[in-house]
Amino acid sequence: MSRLLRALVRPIPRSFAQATVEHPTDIDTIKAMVQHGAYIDALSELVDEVLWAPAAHAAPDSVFVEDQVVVCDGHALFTRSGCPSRRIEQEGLREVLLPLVRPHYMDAPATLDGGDVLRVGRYLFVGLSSRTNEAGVAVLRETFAPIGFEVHAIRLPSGLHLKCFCTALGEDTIVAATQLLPADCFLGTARVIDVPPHEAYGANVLCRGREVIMAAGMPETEHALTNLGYSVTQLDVSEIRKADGALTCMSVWF
Ligand code: CIR
Repeated sequence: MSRLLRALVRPIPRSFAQATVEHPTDIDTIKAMVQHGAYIDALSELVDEVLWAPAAHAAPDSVFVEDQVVVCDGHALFTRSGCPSRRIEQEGLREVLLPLVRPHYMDAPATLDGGDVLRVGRYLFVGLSSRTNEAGVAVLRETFAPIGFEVHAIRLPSGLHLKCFCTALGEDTIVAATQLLPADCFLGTARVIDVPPHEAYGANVLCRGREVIMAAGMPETEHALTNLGYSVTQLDVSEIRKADGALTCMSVWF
């Protein structure tokens, strides 16, 4: 019997159309809420318990809980987002998690977004990005090295977060758009399933066992995963994507 797996989530806020985006676009908040509902349904099939943080309607990006906290082995590092307007999202999240975790915090000048942190077995790969700085990486290491994690930084050539390009399938496999990442950045620590650059968005998946949830419209990635024996559920997340979010961004598994 595998251990209890929980997912922390948060509703789409009414202000979602004002989410921080690299390229301004029209976001349909109602459609996003419907897509988020389908996401929660699919997620509920994978994890044992879904925990809700209260809606934060004044924080347009608040559905992207992944950026606010990194949880490993019962230790939670509450982050200081590299996007200053997102720091208000800590409120409401902490209250839900504090009874369940050992908390750690991060002070200026450190910044880190959880979307930059990829856990693969006992390794934590962390993107040095526009959101995560060297001081943030240092706090990540100080927090998790004492409980047996090896932290390796990857300097991102482009993009928002490390997990815009890669995610883990279990303890020893990574699905990644390797052409958009530095060569050999995973240091041979895992088997890598390569996806083409035009399907980089498809490299952001949720996985438990052989079950995978991925974004719809990524045929080459879907084919590669199906061929390897994964059972794939595809979700239309068009409005989430417009807000520069992907599948992992909307939950924290612990
Ligand atoms: C932001 O720019 O912060 C949000 N609009 C998107 C955050 C996506 N989060 C993630 O990839 N972990």
